[in-house]
Amino acid sequence: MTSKQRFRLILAVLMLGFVGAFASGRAWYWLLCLPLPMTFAEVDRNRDGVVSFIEASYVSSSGTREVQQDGRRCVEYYALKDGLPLKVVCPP
Ligand SMILES: [Ca+2]
Repeated sequence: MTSKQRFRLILAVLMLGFVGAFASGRAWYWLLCLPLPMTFAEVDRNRDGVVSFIEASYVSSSGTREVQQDGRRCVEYYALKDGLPLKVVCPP
């Protein structure tokens, strides 16, 4: 295999990965939600197995507030758009 063929193969694999990442919704999850303590399944709000841009944007536009849960001080992540809770993270 020549270096030119190797370059084309690598480029094709990268492009396939790029398209696959957007098709599966992984790209929106990685780009917008990775800093948050949310799993892919938690960001996939309609549970169709794909994180859309709208879902990732909804979750990534979030704020935090302190809440009490079982006598512990926890952090609740909530959507800035409507104030609905997204996830509660408590210390172990
Ligand atoms: Ca979805």
